[in-house]
Amino acid sequence: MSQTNPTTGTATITKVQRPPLHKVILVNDDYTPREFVVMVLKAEFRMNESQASRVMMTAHERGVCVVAVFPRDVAETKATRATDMARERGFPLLFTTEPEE
Ligand code: TYC
Repeated sequence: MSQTNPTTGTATITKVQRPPLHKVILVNDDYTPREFVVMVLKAEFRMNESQASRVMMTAHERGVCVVAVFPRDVAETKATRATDMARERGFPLLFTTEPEE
């Protein structure tokens, strides 16, 4: 965006700053049932069955998987809600967040 001050003739350039994005990361563990992980991904991250299964299997095989990226407050809220869902059922499932490079 560019505007010129009519008095001084000075051009001002306004840059729109987007909020930095944060990744939500799914962490593997040995105890949470696969179907439960898929259910949480569908419920909190609006994934369909095949998307959720793919993300779950990637974390299962590699240790972690990026679920999605959001503005920081959204990422933290979703990670907390998803982790709390597992705690309520007694599972150690963990979602973390980290800033996107
Ligand atoms: N590893 C778990 C099992 O074999 C399933 C699982 C997958 C758990 C992904 C957490 O982030 C996870 N039951």
